[in-house]
Amino acid sequence: MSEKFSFQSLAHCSHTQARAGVFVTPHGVVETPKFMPVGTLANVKTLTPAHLKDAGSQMVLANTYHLHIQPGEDIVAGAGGLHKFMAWSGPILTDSGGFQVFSLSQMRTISDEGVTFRSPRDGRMINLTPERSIQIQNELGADVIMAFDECPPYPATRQEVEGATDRTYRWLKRCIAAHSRPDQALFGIVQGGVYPDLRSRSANQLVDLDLPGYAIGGVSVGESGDLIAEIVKVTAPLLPAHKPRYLMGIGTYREMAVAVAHGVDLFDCVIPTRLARHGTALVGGERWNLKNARFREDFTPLDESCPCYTCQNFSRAYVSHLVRAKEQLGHTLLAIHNVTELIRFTVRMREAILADRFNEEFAHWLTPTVDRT
Ligand code: PRF
Ligand code: ZN
Repeated sequence: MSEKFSFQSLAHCSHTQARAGVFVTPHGVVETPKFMPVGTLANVKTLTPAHLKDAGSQMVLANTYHLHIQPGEDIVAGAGGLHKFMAWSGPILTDSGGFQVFSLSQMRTISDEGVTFRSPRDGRMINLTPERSIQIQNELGADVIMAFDECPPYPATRQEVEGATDRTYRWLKRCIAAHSRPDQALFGIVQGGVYPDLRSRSANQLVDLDLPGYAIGGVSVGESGDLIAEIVKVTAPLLPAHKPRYLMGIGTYREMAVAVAHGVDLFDCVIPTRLARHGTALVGGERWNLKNARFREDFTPLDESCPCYTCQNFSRAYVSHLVRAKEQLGHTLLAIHNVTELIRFTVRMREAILADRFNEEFAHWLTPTVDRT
């Protein structure tokens, strides 16, 4: 790891693999475990950087696929890079575009060279290769950049998953060769689907390349929560203890708690902002639809114990009114609360680990009988 990056584990749970750590990047520190909000197009939908900071965000995501399509990495580089362009001075991570091409674009063709697809914006053909993805991410300028990978769907045959896993490894070596900025940390992504032997082959191959951090990809693509837990359980311990571990695309209470228990440090998910746009609040592990009649005359805050701007200033009745009237502010207030809530959940796990109370305090989320939210 270059001297601009470091990861230190401060405390370890005595019953599980959970750890509390500090990930240092050129734009600041990330105290782990930590949830990272997703800012696909260089903005976390409906929130300003000030909202994000108040919500406790330390690191935010952006997407290579979306920013390449619009406005283009040249514009972002012209602004002085993503931090300046979006006015977020803290750590940023960009995803490589691989996953987004597979999940969002039609008419794509995949070969060993890379992926070709039609731009949903203007219909032109776009070619993404490991080299192009890294070059774009170098221009965007995030602190952490992700390897260009192939995330197979679920279900998929073992043969399909094996092909994608081996290709992901070949692509990773090309990503490493193409990466040119020492102030950016390139994380590798473990694939392997639901096959433990492919997961372990992938993890071992990646670890040999001695990267500054590792992600577990290819999860939450349609499998059950129990299967996700199983994959994380077999994969996380194969990754080096002195490097950050990032579980991609996961942001539900139970899945984060289980993953933390297996030694995962970082999470991202569009859930808090997407739910907000649908008029849904995350409260105490439940999902509340603010259009529900019971909120119309409820003048209490969404969550009495929540320190967020929404809960400190507005009532359920007011948010319910805005959501019913389809006012943009309703979505913003819900996004502020939901992002704060998921970050607070990870901060509470961190504090519990530091006090060695994680196993007791989070037992509720670690047992498979609990309803999942
Ligand atoms: N790869 C990349 N990004 C991702 C994933 C992946 O496998 C996932 C899996 N759920 C989310 N985001 N590059
Ligand atoms: Zn709140």
